[in-house]
Amino acid sequence: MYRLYGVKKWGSLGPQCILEEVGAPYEMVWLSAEDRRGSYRKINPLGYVPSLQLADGRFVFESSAIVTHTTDAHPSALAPRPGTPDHAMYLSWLTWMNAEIYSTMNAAEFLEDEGNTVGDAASRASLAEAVRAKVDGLFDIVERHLGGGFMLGKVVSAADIYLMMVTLWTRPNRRALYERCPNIGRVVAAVNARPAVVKVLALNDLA
Ligand SMILES: N[C@@H](CCC(=O)N[C@@H](CS)C(=O)NCC(=O)O)C(=O)O
Repeated sequence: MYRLYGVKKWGSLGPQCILEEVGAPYEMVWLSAEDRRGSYRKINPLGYVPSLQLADGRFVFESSAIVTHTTDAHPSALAPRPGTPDHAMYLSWLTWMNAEIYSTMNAAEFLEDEGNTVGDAASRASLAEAVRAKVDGLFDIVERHLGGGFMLGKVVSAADIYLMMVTLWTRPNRRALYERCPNIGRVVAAVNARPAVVKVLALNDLA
């Protein structure tokens, strides 16, 4: 039995979809802001979600590592077999979406955080705008990569589910991104029609 630590609509959403997709037994632990400031720091030093507790009690952190571990441990059509060239492509794109898109969005959110008092408000706002422009450029790269297919080519994979997750946090909203990048919109629509994803979106209060 796994235990997934998360917050609704946050970075636990993708890993939760994958756990549901592969039929792995798991318990969801929804964290409050207080939990994340307190004892949860022993599990994840920055208080970030997600974290996945394994059967032996240890914790996997980083959403892309959780997704990869889950699909490696529970083989399905959602991911290539570990050690193959296709799996190398899978690792590349998952890592890239985490390191580039997710982290850059986090940087923008840090600058936009009302509690941030570093520098002056106008400088933070213009920096945030520049960082958001970088995020748009990263999604443009994904849009061109997809063409008429999916992240790994012709078939849907866990990388497409991860892509759906990171689109949730775009500005001004995800629908504007899907209009600007129709290939991304098409992939997200295909992902969101999968029964396991429908279930997880509902559990995360997303229709
Ligand atoms: N690189 C980490 C990033 C995780 C992350 O940034 N999570 C956000 C939520 S989406 C978080 O927990 N932020 C803490 C906060 O805002 O207090 C991963 O991929 O797991």
